[in-house]
Amino acid sequence: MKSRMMSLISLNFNNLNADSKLTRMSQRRKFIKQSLMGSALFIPGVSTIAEAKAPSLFKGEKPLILSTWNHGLPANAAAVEKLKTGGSIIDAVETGVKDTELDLSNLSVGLQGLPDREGITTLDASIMSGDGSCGAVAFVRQVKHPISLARVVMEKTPHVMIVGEGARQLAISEGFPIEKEELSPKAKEAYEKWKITSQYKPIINIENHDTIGMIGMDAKGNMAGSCTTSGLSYKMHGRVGDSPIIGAGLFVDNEVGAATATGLGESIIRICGSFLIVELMRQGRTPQEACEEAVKRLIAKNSKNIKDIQAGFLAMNKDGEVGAYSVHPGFNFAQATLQKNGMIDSGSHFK
Ligand code: SD4
Repeated sequence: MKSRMMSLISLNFNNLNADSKLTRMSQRRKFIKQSLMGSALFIPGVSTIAEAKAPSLFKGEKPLILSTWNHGLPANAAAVEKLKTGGSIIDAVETGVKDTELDLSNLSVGLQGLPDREGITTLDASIMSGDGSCGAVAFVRQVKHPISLARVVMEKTPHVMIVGEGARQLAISEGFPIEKEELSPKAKEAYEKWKITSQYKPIINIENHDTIGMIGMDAKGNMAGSCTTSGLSYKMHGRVGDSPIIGAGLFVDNEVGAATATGLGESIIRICGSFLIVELMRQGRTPQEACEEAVKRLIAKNSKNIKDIQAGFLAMNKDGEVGAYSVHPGFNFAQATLQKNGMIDSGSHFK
């Protein structure tokens, strides 16, 4: 049985309409992820993790792949398969999240994701290797696999981030197929409903999925990570979240470990969340302690509306220890080795 998760996002942009009269804006964001409904966990009995204890189904095993949310299970399986067939860890984290980018049931990753308030789906993605190489694309349209385009930026350009029309042009020049700009039936239906009020209120239900962040380590301890999303639904045109920002949505350092993030991008960018976690691990914190400290920091820097902000972090260190923590309950992640793949619920600051 496939795991299902309900996420609730509520954002209230007062005095705005679908025509994007962007004059006065006040925002209220509610992004509360709720726990799995009828989850089928690989290992029964593994549930909420107590704070400061490394949540791990299998300790210290390498290779190790971790992914946010329950779409992480098939993504992990694809990544592991890549490793088994001789792929590198960067191949694995790219291949893994490509699976999610194609998942038609996922309304927050890939071209089937919910659009911005103009009705246009724009995508953000980043990829990073443990040696410091990295690439990202943001605000890109009509490209089915932004993660592969991010890898092109990393490997074939002297740059780290290419955005918007420039990213689309890069995709064309690299032979990526350019997709028709058309909302998926589910996204169209949701957008039409949203347009009735053109507000981020009432709460918008998004079934099943969210951004995928994946971090992995091969048998030799080389690490890599990837992160891909269509970002917040009904965002302002041009809005970019944390996912394509190296250090915010993703950071990897072979000497220390790796971290990725999910949730309200603005709150994560404010604390350079993923970089912060890797640096805390460098100073000796466990991945779990580092994730908890990052959540505390995020809460401190976003205290005014923290009740309405969900964010979650996922980390591993070079010894294969794992950490995960979120602001509110409901964050979970998938953990895989060559033989096993299972879901774990993260602990959270608010209970
Ligand atoms: C963003 N962090 O664009 C992404 C959204 C997300 O789970 O993670 N959703 O802000």
